[in-house]
Amino acid sequence: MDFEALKKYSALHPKPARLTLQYGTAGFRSKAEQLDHVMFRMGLLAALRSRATGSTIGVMVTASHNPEEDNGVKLVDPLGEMLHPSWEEYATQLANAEEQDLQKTLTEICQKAAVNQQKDASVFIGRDTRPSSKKLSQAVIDGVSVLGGQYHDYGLVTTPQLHYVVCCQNTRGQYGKPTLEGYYQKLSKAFMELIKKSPGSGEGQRHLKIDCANGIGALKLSEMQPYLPKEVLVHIYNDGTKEKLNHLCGADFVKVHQKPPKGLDMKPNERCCSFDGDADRIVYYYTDTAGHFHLIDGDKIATLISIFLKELLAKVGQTLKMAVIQTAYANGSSTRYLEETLQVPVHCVKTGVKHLHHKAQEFDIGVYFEANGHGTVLFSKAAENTIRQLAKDEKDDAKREAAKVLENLIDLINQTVGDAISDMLVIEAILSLKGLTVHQWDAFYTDFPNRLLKVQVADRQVIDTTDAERRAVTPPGLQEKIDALVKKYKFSRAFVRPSGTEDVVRIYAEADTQALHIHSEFILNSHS
Ligand code: 16G
Ligand code: ZN
Repeated sequence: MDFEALKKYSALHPKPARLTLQYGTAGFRSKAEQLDHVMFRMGLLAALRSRATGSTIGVMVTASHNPEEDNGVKLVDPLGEMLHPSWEEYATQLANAEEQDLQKTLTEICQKAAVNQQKDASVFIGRDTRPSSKKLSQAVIDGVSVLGGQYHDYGLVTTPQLHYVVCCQNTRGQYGKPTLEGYYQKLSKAFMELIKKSPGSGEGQRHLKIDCANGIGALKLSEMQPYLPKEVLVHIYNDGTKEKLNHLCGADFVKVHQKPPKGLDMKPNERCCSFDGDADRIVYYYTDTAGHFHLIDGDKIATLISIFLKELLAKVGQTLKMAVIQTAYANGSSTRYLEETLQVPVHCVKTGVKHLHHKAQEFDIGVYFEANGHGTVLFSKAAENTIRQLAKDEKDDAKREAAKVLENLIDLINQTVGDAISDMLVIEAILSLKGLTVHQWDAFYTDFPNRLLKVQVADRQVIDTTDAERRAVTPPGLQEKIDALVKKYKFSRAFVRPSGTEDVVRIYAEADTQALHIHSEFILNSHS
């Protein structure tokens, strides 16, 4: 390590005094002006992580659905997964080290993580459309370079695109080409193969209105459009040319407020969807003829995909083990439907993509979605091989055809992380193949009315939870009070958890009717 150069460059990215930040659920998030030193240091860390793993590491500069003034950064591990938890701790240490301790902290990390400093380092960098992102990604580049690492700057990309290219690079092309063109080609080819088989194929065009949250999704969807078949017409709204990123639009806004985004004119029964600011989440919705708004969230997306997969698995006659992974926020009605009607096992894990992803890896086919619209499907290597083999060699026509559909689905899904573009194409393909309208999809089950609130408290860490965040163990007495309230209502559920991304406590409650809705504020107020 060239400590003189490190000192010189670090001085160009000084850490504001007394500022401490934590590598949280989605990496570092803060006001953009507080993040320059964090970016530089994450460049350093990515180079070390690359040396430790002997692989390319990704660094994505984005704050997803948060306001335009915010920014953030997260590291992507070799197979496109989230950074390993032990390194999250190093990230926090490095970001918070005072200037004079930087060298010492780096040396310590190298020792603890057994980093061979002679090895090459390679880092892929991407960023969203925030005005601050370009400069911040330059700080990442400075960090990688000062440690002698190689980098490739992909510039403007969606978060899932960066995960994808990292995975392609480290699997030596097995997952695809590590370029955006490779991504568009792989997805569009699989999509076209799939919809060729739909009953209505050739009978006119499918229309979909997409609110791109004034973010990167708009740019990348337009780039992809020439690759998509003429039968599918995506209409891009909130493309970022007029309004601010995530302002009154995007998947998070629509999910939280349960109302349409600004800037998208909806006609009754038209299929619409929203991406979030970095295009890793998607929710669908429509208004009915009476003007009522209907949200189709991550739970219903997981359900649609699960139904489709289950039917295909029955057709190919394979007993592959499939499960759905949810979090505490999943609507109780979706869990009941999946378990009781569809007979698919459901597992609940802690909030945050890494927890869902990890659990989903335990199954032949793991479908995971957060209610907020972040999700994907994972196929084990063995399951994928079986399916590809059947698609090629199976003698029985019906079985072989079903295996081919599964094979195309595998290629269309971004298995590295939830991906709004990929999920949208999966959903459109399934709706088209099954001949379902948005209304029919929505009617699979009816969501229990629910409410999600956030409350600021003096110290959110006094709340500790267990059972995938569904029960509070501290402060004493809190859970008993929640239980006492919940007991009074049918199919009711409520929980509180400290947020992993904001200084707030989140409160969720649901019950079978709106009238019986629990006043969740009361639960917390009685404890504050
Ligand atoms: C982050 C997570 C998201 C989770 C949300 C919860 C990733 C990539 N993103 O955005 O999955 O739903 O945090 O935030 O893991 P909260 O802890 O503030 O409720
Ligand atoms: Zn996002």
